[in-house]
Amino acid sequence: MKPDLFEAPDYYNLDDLLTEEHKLVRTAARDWVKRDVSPIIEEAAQKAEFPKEIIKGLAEIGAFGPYIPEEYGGAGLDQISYGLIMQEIERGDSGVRSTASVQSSLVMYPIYKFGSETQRKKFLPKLASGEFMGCFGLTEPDHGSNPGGMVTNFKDKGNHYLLNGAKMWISNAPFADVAVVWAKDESGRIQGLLVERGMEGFSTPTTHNKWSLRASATGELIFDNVKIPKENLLPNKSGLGAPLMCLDSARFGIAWGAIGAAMDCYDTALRYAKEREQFDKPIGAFQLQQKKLAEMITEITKAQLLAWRLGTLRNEGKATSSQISMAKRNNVEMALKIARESRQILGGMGITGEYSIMRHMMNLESVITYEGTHDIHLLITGMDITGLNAFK
Ligand code: TGC
Ligand code: FAD
Repeated sequence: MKPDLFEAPDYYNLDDLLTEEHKLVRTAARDWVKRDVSPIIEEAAQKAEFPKEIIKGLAEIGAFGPYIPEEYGGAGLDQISYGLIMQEIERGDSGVRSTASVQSSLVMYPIYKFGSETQRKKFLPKLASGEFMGCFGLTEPDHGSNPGGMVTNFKDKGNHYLLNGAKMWISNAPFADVAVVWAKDESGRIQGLLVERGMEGFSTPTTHNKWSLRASATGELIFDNVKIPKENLLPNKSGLGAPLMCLDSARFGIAWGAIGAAMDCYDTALRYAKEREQFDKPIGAFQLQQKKLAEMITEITKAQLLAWRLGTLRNEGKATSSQISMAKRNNVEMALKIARESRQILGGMGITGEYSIMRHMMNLESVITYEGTHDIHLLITGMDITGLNAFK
């Protein structure tokens, strides 16, 4: 793969809106991605292997629980810092950002928000340091966009719960030490359970043959009469609203992360267009290529503004789920379109692993589907503005 020469575009001087802390956090993440991710990520993706050696670095840049308080091992940062870290990591690879998103928003967040003090102390510091890795089981084979229909369930057996069912498409599952699993109790109410590796009847088979997020490990969670100690139930919230709150946090991170993938594609295409000559001129001198590049920087700038404003709203505790849906949907589609246009600017070279663009493009096909599909987020906006539910 080519050396990582990435330079981040900032067409509207958005750095002026960031604090010194934001910039420091971003620089640390950016430098780490250049040093430790870019040199190894293409090979990991080609081999379809999660590069476990980066776990320590992810923890060191604060990517595991950026906004979880320091007393639990988190970085104690604000939401914009969280977004910037996700942006920089996804600039390297969406699969690596997935690992960080899941660990932070889908595992540490529910334990912090809905867990007991004992659960927080037992799991959060180890998750923050990367000693423990986690995963989040909501999706089932027959219930993806409609998680409320889940059939995974547990029964109260007196001194423990008995868990049965299956989850699929679970990021980090193959190596996770702990799974935050959403299942129905005997009254049909959705609850969160902490399922630990080694519990009898619990297995995590790997999902193979993905053409997308190849550097992220995906798997199933199978529960065959798993005995769950009662202290592993998340006590402080039940109902579908609990996992949806986690998704709000992860979708916010994706809205930022997708900008990173888009910036990387744009930066690569811009450099290539200035260097590659055809008909005795750099291809960047042709109007058709300039149109592509000009539209890309316009869309990136709009996405950056959306993410920044959403970050300020989240810092104030005012961002609605629908606002988060709009940003996730817009920014991921923006990144996918930019990946496709950038790929064309590189001609045949664009399909090779010499450049990151094709990998970003394939990754973004998952990003536009997980954490709520493109259609689902549109319906969330539709319901918000009309008051009418078009899901059911
Ligand atoms: P609905 O009836 O609308 O809501 C059920 C209950 O939840 C409440 N609620 C929320 N609470 C907190 N935060 C939110 N964002 C909430 N949204 C809704 C709601 O008030 C209600 O509460 P109550 O007390 O009345 O019961 O639910 P619905 O069944 O109609 O579904 C709505 C819908 C379709 C929007 C939702 O289910 C949805 O978002 N579906 C998409 C599923 C999804 O995003 N799955 C993601 C799986 S995880 C993943 O993909 C990880 S990828 C990780 C990576 O690698 O990065
Ligand atoms: P379906 O829900 O079957 O949807 C199929 C199509 O129908 C989509 O186009 C959808 O938009 C459309 N559709 C569905 N309902 C409606 C409707 N009401 N109106 C109009 N159109 C509709 N899940 C987890 O729980 N944890 C994870 O860690 C996780 N990681 C993932 C990693 C990867 C690589 C992938 C691909 C998925 C992951 N997921 C995870 C699952 C992901 O969240 C689901 O794939 C996603 O929510 C969509 O569910 P589905 O694939 O079952 O599609």
